[in-house]
Amino acid sequence: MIAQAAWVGYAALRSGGQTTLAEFDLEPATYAVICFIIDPATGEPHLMNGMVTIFEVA
Ligand SMILES: [Cu+2]
Repeated sequence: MIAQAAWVGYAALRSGGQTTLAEFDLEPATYAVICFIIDPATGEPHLMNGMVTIFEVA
């Protein structure tokens, strides 16, 4: 199995308490949604605290 990754898109940052909706036209595949926002308390991106999810598009 060969692992490949390709950038698909992003959702712009908003102020705390606001919501951003993003729409993508995805081909069938496995995708990951990853948050790279840095937590100022730890200096680590949110993904290090589990803000990441994997999903399939059939
Ligand atoms: Cu986050």
